[in-house]
Amino acid sequence: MSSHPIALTIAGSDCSGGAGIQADLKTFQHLGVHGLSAITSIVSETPLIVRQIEPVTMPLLQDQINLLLESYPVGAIKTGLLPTRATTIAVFEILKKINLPLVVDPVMVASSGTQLVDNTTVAILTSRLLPITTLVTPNMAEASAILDRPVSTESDLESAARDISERYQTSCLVKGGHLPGNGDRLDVLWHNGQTHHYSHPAADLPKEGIHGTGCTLSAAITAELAKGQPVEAAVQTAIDLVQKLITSAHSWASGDDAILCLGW
Ligand code: PXL
Repeated sequence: MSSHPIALTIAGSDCSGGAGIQADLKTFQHLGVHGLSAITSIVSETPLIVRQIEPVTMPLLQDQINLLLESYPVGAIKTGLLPTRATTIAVFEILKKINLPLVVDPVMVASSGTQLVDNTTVAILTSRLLPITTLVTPNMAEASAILDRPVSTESDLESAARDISERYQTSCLVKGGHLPGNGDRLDVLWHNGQTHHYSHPAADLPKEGIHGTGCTLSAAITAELAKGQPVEAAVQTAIDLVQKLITSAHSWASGDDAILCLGW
């Protein structure tokens, strides 16, 4: 019997299966890591619409995390949707006592454009969770909310990654996937005082984009950290995986729209 690396995701359930806990578990499995999940909230949604978000009770959320951490040799943890201040504080109160690689995907807006968390929750996430984080993975809009200044051009990526990294004493990957134009896309990692640039082709997708890329990327990084990979290599593996899954995306007609999801 072999011992297997383990990763824990603390995130929301996406009933449509493309993002959230569902994306994280698929990603862990694909990368050969046993996945544990503590559900923060249940989201009734598709890639096109978010209809309801219901947080679980704080005792139930904390009990899931505590039970899993007591029972398994967890190698790395990620957080996804932390929908309220109370959820964010409840998760922080446990994770501050744990010394494991922690990846924070600062989920703020769904691919449908719906705001998933309010501003006070973002403030708690930055002031409490980021200082105990190994790596935070904002897109440009999230980096802008964290820094409270525009992050809108390719030349803003590196300064944003550096400033978040220095302000919160964490590594930071700012994802440039939402930049306009047809050229290559850039993601910039600031790690241990050094910058790393990851360039990849722009995805040829409709403007609605694709659901679950951010969750999948941060889950893949977490899986690689659980295996003991260094941050720079974990980020490269994760970017390559997401690129491959975007290239093979699935699409279905849904009314007058198209629903897109990563090509597992
Ligand atoms: O993609 C961000 C995200 C994260 N987590 C959950 C979600 C979404 C977006 O829809 O539903 C649960």
